[in-house]
Amino acid sequence: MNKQAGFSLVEIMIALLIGLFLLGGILQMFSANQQTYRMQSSLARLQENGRIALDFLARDIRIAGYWGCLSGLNSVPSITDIDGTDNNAVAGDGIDDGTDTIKLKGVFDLFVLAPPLDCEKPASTPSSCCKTDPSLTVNICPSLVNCYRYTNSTLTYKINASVLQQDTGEVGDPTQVGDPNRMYNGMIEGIQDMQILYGEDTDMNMDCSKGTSDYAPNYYVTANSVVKMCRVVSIRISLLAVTLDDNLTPQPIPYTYYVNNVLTNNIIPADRKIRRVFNTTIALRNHLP
Ligand SMILES: [Ca+2]
Ligand SMILES: [Ca+2]
Ligand SMILES: [Ca+2]
Repeated sequence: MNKQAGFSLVEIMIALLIGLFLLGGILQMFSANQQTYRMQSSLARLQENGRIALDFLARDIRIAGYWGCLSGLNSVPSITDIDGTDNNAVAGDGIDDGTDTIKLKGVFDLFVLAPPLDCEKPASTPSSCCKTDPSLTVNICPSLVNCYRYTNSTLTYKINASVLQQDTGEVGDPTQVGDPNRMYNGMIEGIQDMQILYGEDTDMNMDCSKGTSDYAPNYYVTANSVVKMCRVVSIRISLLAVTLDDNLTPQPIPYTYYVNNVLTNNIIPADRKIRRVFNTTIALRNHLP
């Protein structure tokens, strides 16, 4: 019978060394896989955020200027149903500097309580339920007769700390009236910048009647260069979405976006996040025939 001689020290050392190499290889593969996974899932989130943000904006911009049964009342056409600011430059106002904002008016949430028969009467005899106040904030009807109830008639979209926010400014909510620290609806994270251009049809008359209008914008300009907001027939939105996670790549990734409203190439960020630009053009249905 053979005696078991065991391993020599040198043999054990070699075996350990080979084992160590194998283990190192496996660990490296694992860490590379994990980094790839982080990057892919961050990118997926970024795509998702950019698309959902555009979707929210597009839906509300399309409906701006819609007043339901109130459209027949004389008080309505005087309301500026769309407005905005360009390249915010006020420190500490809850809006990221350099970003644009857009303010929309219309009926965004409509609760039908009963058929709006009275609303179809001339403006001289409005229903007690049909509020003629141009601010048209919240209208609680005293009774369920021929009433619509309107809420959220003003929405402002803005960027605060890279979060797309929707400010409804609702009357009746003490957290949202005259309080600079009031709460806003945080909608989507990871939106670093929003740039908005307004397509104005200058063939329309200055009182926004049709004139020789072809309902095609003659130019796209920033909010403060629009001559008459009611002549705006379409809106271009550009969002710069950014991943929530940092250190996704070995080097900072340059990107192309607007700086002071000028499309600028090769902007090098201070972080190692990934950025993507989302663009869309939205027709303002209620400014079109
Ligand atoms: Ca701008
Ligand atoms: Ca600011
Ligand atoms: Ca035109």
